Amino acid sequence: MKRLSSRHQLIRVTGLFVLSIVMAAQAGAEPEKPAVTFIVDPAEDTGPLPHFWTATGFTPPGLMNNERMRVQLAHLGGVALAGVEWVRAHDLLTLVTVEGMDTDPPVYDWSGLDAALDQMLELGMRPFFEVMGSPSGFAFTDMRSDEQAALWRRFVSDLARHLIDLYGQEEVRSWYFEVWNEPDVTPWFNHPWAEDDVEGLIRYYDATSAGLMDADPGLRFGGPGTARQLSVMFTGLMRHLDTGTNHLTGQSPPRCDFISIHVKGGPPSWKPADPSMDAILDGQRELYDYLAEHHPRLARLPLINNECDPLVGWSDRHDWRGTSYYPTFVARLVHRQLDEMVRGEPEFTLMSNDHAFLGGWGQRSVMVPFTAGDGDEGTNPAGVSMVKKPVLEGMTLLSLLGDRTVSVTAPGTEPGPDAPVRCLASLSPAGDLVLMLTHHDDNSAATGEATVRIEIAGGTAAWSRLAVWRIDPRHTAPKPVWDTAGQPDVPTAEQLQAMREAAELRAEVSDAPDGPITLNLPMHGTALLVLSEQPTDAPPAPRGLRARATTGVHGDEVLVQWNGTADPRRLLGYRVEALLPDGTTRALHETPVVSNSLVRPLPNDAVGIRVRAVDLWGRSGASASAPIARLSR
Ligand code: 8U8
Repeated sequence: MKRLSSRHQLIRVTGLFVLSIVMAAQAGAEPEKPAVTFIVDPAEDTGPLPHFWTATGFTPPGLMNNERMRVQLAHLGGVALAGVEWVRAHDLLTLVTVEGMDTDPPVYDWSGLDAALDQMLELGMRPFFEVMGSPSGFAFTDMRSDEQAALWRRFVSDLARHLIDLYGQEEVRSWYFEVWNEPDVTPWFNHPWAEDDVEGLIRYYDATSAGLMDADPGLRFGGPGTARQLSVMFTGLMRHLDTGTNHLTGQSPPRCDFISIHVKGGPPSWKPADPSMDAILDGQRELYDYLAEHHPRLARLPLINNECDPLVGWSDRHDWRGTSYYPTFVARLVHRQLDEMVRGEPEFTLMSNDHAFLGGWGQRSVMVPFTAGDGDEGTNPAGVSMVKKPVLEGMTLLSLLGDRTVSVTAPGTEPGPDAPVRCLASLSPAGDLVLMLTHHDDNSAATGEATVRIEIAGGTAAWSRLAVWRIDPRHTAPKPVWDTAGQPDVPTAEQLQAMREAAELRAEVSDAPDGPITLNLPMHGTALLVLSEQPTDAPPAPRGLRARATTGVHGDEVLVQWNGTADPRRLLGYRVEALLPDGTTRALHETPVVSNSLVRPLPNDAVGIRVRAVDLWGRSGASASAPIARLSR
């Protein structure tokens, strides 16, 4: 991994990249800033931009009954344009209870699982369904025994039939079903697990596959979601899937619709390692090359890295997880995955950040909980107030990218994939130009600021507005507010409100400039620029508005969710107000929100909630209103 001091960083920038050096206006007042020029040509289409990063995960699934998790998931589901669609939660099947698993017929209670799935779907998200966890802890002790494999097959087919009855065939066929999470490091059931028990894994895979296909051959199934690079579990299962025969069905080669892998940017640790983006990309490439060499048929299947986190160890604390470093890492990784994997040889279709755990600033979560009470994972009578972290807003920025990329050049130089500053240019379905700039170095201590100049070939006459959203040390930065307040365990109501306002993306809006666009981009920073055209009408009313009271640190709060109907690239954001008994309204927040969710203190006298969008031309759209229910715990 390359690790450069900020001084070396500057030398690398100037050496490789720079067209001109912008001198500080007052000599000696500021250090020299590197300047980077990008030329974007919207007329030169460079291919599709599938949104392949729209996934997250967490464990354990019982957390879905927890109030703070419900708030966090509502915000993930609330990322604009279904920016987080897939939720991969381990051990889902522990939510099922069963009597008589080995009698005929077993009696199931699916209600716990149904409630979890209902919640995901209601939020507009879908399960990336690991067929993992033992219902009622039934002792599957050896999948190599034909009787046990048959019992598991029957259970899985009953499960799949139940899901199809409940959610419909079309919906369930759109899901991903996967074997046990990380079978190379996690024992499955009470099976006498050993690191090299490839045969056990193969039997388990075959029984799961058979059960799913009994219910519906159209279901999508794959694996193995292994943790260790080229572990024998991975290579052994690949051999089976390429040339083996399903032990239960006789199907040869066995059914497999995708290959899932886990490649992260470094091991668990407190220190000294920063994440290594190269480690993720090199590790993925190594696994792909292995498949291409040994199992070319499997190399043509969709390849999914469904845990591509910067570092292993969700609960370890790293400062950068609460800052702009994390979203910038994710944004740059998306850019590199696009260049190096999505457009490369493998059919790389999905990557997931496993970042929907519940945790503090330094842990792998997308919100921070503040609680006045016991702080445990159960119900919390004292209440909890959640604040968005920059990485959540980073998912929103990514969701605003278009669906086609267009040409970007940096004249005089070919910026490498890990150049400090890069630009990804795209066109939205409505024809708006969406540019994503990242200023990144894996070294979390790197600092610096670049002057970025963007020239649009053909000019900007097609658009009327320029909006810029930024996540960097000074923008979309709630943690400094908490730091300045003395890092209180229990922030005051004012401190909470200030953190929440600071956490929001905030559009900087201007007329589309005639000439080049220039902006400063600090390390570590992501900026999204949208050149857009004014729609004929003001934004339509949002749909599906729901408002639910929750218990916050300082009394009731309200969690508001809606489905956006306007193109969020053309919005300042949404305004959310409480409806009061006398017919007046009270704003719940200051900064319009780009996402489709908000949590804020609930005024005592509120009788309902009203939400409307405001566009970049200052027009308020039609509003939607809803009464306030209570979020069940
Ligand atoms: C490499 C590795 C070794 C090991 O013994 O256990 C692991 C467990 C290893 C890698 C990942 C792992 O668990 C996954 O990673 C976790 C994490 O905290 O990074 C979680 O994100 C995942 O849910 C878990 O599947």
